[in-house]
Amino acid sequence: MKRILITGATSGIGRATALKLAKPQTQIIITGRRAERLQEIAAEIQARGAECLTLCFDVRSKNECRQYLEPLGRVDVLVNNAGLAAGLEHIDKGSTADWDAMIDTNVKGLLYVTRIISSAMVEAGQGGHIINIGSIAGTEPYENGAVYCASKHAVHAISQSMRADLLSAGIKVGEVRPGMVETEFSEVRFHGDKERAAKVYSGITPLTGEDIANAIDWMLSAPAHMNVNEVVLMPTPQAGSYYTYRG
Ligand code: NDP
Ligand code: 8X3
Repeated sequence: MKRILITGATSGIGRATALKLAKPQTQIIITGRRAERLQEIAAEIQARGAECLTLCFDVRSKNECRQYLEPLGRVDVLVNNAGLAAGLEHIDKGSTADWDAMIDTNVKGLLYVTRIISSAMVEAGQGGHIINIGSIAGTEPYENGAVYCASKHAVHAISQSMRADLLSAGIKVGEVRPGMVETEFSEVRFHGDKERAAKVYSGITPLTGEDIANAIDWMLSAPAHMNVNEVVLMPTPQAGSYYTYRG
């Protein structure tokens, strides 16, 4: 039984990845803060022939991470996906509550989860695979995005360092760094303003959660002797944070 843990699977990229990887002989462990969503997605996962375990907790809480993740022991695969952008403001106007949410989730939450899961992988001595969801914002800072970009720069740095740290344990580490993906991401960034969120994707065909899930599936299917260190994916009309052709 292959065991795959995906954080932030109640929506978007995490949900699509959970469904893509849900196959017989697999246990999909999904996390998020919305209990009802977790139950709905669990039913879809089970309908695909996989087992499902739901863990409803907040990755910002070190204690909750310990409470829910330590009993799992070793998993084969961890997809560190839970994350968010909150706000889009110049540095002099940004909300410190938004900054805390991004740093606590995207950086500290990812670290808390990784500390527990990587340690169980190393201890079991059977290797493993960890995929972190970064962003093009992890190498390309943009106006109004200082703290989100900083958090994804951190994910980029952590991914590279942990790849080196875990080499001797035979644990693969990869990073997926997408550009625009239409999920609940922009709605969350704009604190529920759906109209403003929709404008982000106007005039282009953005990536979908399924596009990212397909890339993750491919990374996981690489032969034992090969690791996909990094995948950068953008919609065809996007060439970077500042370059989007909207026709
Ligand atoms: P969504 O908002 O659709 O999904 C985010 C997921 O993260 C949800 O399942 C949410 O679950 C979970 N999450 C957020 N905060 C917490 C928390 N404190 N504890 C536990 N789970 C949490 O966005 P995406 O699918 O787009 O985002 C997934 C990842 O992809 C993020 O790391 C994001 O930065 C990254 N990304 C997104 C891009 C995009 O354009 N959409 C581009 C590049 C990277 P719940 O609310 O139930 O807790
Ligand atoms: C999400 C993509 O360009 O909004 O990481 O930062 S972007």
